[in-house]
Amino acid sequence: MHRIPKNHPRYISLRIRQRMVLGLARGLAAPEGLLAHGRGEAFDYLLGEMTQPEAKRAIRAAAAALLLAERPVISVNGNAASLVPEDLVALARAIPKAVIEVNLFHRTEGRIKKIARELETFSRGKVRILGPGANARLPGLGSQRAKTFRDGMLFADVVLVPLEDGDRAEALKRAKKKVIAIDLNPMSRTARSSDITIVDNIVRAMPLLASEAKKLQNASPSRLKKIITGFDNASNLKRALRRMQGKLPGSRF
Ligand code: PTJ
Repeated sequence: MHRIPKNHPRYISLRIRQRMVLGLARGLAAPEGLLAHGRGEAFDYLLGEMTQPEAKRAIRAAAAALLLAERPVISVNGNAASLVPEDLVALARAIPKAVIEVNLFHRTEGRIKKIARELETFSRGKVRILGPGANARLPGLGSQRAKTFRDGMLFADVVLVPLEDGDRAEALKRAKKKVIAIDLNPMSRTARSSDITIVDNIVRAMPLLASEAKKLQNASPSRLKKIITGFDNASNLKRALRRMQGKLPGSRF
């Protein structure tokens, strides 16, 4: 892999890109994943490539919702597996009832197996990982994303969908689940239809979410509920969007 000089002004962003390229080479990511990542980069640029207060608030609410859930599921696609496999497992370990489900838009059984194997290298049997062998369908979805598990997303009450396409987020909402999204685009259907949207790069958000979950692990249910009820997704999204607009030349914000 091409060496990027440490003093390059875009060092971090270029290193993250390399993780995606490597993910593609290793058969974890879909080629389309690179394009999706590029779209994310543009929004991240407007965020100042930093976790902003709106994201921190959403991360706290997300950790509380996952800890309160009866059947929480962490959905993993090719981009998430390429960028943050270890943090996904760390998050699942911090949420005692959590299950990881590999769920792909550009689904191939080969990629499902590779992603599950990649996650297993970090989990070493400590986390339940649903990979191949889907045995259910999520209603109202035409895409391959509908393929799921009865003890995974089908009967989940809270689902974390990092880096999502809007169709599934909407289908999950119709199925009355609480949806938590990580999406750099505050205007996406995913961002707008989710209950808790973390507008941040998954690379920064996922480790923060795992450590917040660890911190709140022993919090009482009433404290967790209070954190969730104190969070307003629509106004948080508005603030995130205004922050991005403020970066544009000639902005009134
Ligand atoms: O692995 P698969 O087959 O499930 O496919 C995964 C992709 C990502 C290709 C698929 O879900 C897809 O096409 O997604 P979309 O519809 O392009 O949406 C991706 C969203 O994630 C966009 O709103 C991007 O702005 C956002 N995004 C991209 N990179 C990041 C991101 N959000 C957070 N962190 C990122 N690093």
